[in-house]
Amino acid sequence: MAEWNNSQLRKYNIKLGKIPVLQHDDPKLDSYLCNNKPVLIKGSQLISSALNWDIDYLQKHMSSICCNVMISSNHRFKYYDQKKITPTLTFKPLSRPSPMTFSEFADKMKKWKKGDPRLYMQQALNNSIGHHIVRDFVMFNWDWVISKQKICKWGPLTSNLLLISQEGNITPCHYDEQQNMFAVVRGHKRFILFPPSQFECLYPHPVHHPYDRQSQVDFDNPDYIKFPKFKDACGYEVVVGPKDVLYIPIYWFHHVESLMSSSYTVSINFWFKTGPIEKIEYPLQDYQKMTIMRNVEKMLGEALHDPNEVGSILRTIVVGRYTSDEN
Ligand code: QVN
Ligand code: ZN
Repeated sequence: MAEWNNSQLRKYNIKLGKIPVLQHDDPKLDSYLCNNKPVLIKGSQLISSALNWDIDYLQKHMSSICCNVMISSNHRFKYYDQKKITPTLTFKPLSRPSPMTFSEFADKMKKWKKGDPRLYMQQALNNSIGHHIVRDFVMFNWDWVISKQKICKWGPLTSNLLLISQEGNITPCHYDEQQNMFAVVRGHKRFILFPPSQFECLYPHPVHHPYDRQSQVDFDNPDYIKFPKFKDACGYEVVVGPKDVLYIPIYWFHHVESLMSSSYTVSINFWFKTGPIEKIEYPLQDYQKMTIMRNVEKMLGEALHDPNEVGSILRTIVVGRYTSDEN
């Protein structure tokens, strides 16, 4: 089965619109990219030299490479920052890193049966990955993606992650601090995106928490008592298939699911830093306000020498002073 249908999409109680789809040479594309608006791009040939990257091919050419494999007891792979785990925190991640060679990973994928812990491989593409893979990598359509980087005045490319995910795996809703060109090689991934202006509806964990940048809301089972504004969340969805590239703007929340069009998906992301600010114009854009909010949280944690005091000092500043709708 190389196609997907609507019945494979998980059902959520969220209002959803559609992400626009444009050809790579559509004159309107640059205005989407430069204005931080998500768009699905067809025909760019960005990763056409990697379209033969299935598990057998990769096993042949990177068998001894040590890979980052996450193992999860359920279908959700919620990323966490190891450096933010402190002894005082009671933190029990549901997925754990389990480094192994690509060969070991490929064997586990082939032997996997329903009920086994699920697997998700995330490996940076660099020059240690074997010359066949490097040869395909240098043949990516760098001209196209670099021209977009220039036009949008993005900063340097920081990494390409090779992602191999089992069907039904989910990356829960989170945002990143980089611009992302996300390319699918095999299978289909469904994305739900939310603009940074929906911060209040999505309740990301505090900056000092290991789950920084991740929504606290479990989309499968939302706690509307704790997170009432999640009812107002309104996302945009798209299914990304082989050869497609999805532009995920910086600070846009995204939820990702691997569909059942094949037993696993292969994708490659392109993360870019934002460029230097040339001239600040007011009112600030939503993503610039996100940076300010993050910095205020970080600054208070540092000044107080205790991230646990950040919430109470923010409440003292706000409650009864900035909480009335009349002033
Ligand atoms: C998750 C670093 C995505 C794609 C997403 C997960 C990638 C793995 C992105 C998916 C990952 C968290 C931190 C890496 O979110 O930004 O490319 O399932 O495709
Ligand atoms: Zn992401």
